[in-house]
Amino acid sequence: MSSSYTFQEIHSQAATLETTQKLMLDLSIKKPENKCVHLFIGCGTSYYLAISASRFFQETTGMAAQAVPASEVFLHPKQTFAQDCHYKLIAISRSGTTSEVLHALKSVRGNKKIATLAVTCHADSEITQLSGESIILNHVQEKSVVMTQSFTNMLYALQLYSARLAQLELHDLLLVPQIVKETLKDTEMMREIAETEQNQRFIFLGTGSSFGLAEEGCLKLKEMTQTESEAYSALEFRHGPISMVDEKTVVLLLSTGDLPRKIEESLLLDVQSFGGRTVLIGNQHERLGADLVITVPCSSNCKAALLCLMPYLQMLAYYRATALGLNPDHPRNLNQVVKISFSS
Ligand code: F1P
Repeated sequence: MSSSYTFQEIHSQAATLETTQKLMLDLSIKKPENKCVHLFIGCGTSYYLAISASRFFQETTGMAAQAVPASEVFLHPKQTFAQDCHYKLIAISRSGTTSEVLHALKSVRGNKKIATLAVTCHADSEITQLSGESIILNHVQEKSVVMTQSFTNMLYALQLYSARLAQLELHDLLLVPQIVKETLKDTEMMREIAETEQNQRFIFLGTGSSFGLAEEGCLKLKEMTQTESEAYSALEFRHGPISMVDEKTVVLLLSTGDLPRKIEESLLLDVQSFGGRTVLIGNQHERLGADLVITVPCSSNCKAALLCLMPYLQMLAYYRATALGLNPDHPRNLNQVVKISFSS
């Protein structure tokens, strides 16, 4: 068992997800008074979480949802908010103290058309004081600079929030902690990909909600290992970026069953024909010609599978960091919280 915080935080996430589930089932959830757009904001990992959560929210509730980086709220308010709409601003931040998120909340304070909800892992942080409502996951306390279980827990909380707001049957979502526990039993296949010397460039592809996960997988690898990596909406990859593929490239396709199998297969075959290695991760049970297939242990129509593939991507970055002799807990050039002063 590794003594790294990152390793321990990845491996204890099934237990914290269980606590998040209890907390979200007990939370009283109010329907918005007015028809409103739900605007999810955050920075870094929390922004990628916002992308995934907003897509899930809109699909689940039928209400309009979008995601933008927190800074867009105050840098481009007219581009962000339409004049004739009401909004619910859902501000996501592990620390609850990231400058842009706080500045965004301050910039909408007093605006009667914009309600606010904070999602954070720190009860006493400023984000909760600046927001009308809060979802607080105080049981998720990470020591590592990089966010791992805070990502899955805050995303899970927002998935449960969406499903409860829509008064949906929660069955699949309730399985998440158990499925994550199963995935964490075997992540060795990621070690081989991480440690193979030839693999120097990593591309993460996703669509819909899983695009946020692709972005987050890519960020984990960048933060922990400074490896050249990129994320794309799966079919966008064919419109130019595919020309980067060579024998040093690994393409990881996150599959949630939304892309027709034939299209997934032809994308994987194209990558292989240019010399790249392909990894298919998701709730699919077909090989589709991929060099490696990782199937999340749940049924193929289980929406929960989306979140449950995250531990594989987190472990890919962890294994690569340790193989390169880097400390995954302390990436270079990075702190747990980014603070910028906006006062002149
Ligand atoms: C957001 C964030 C992290 C990043 C680093 C700096 O933090 O950008 O995603 O890994 O730790 O901060 P937060 O607003 O969620 O606390």
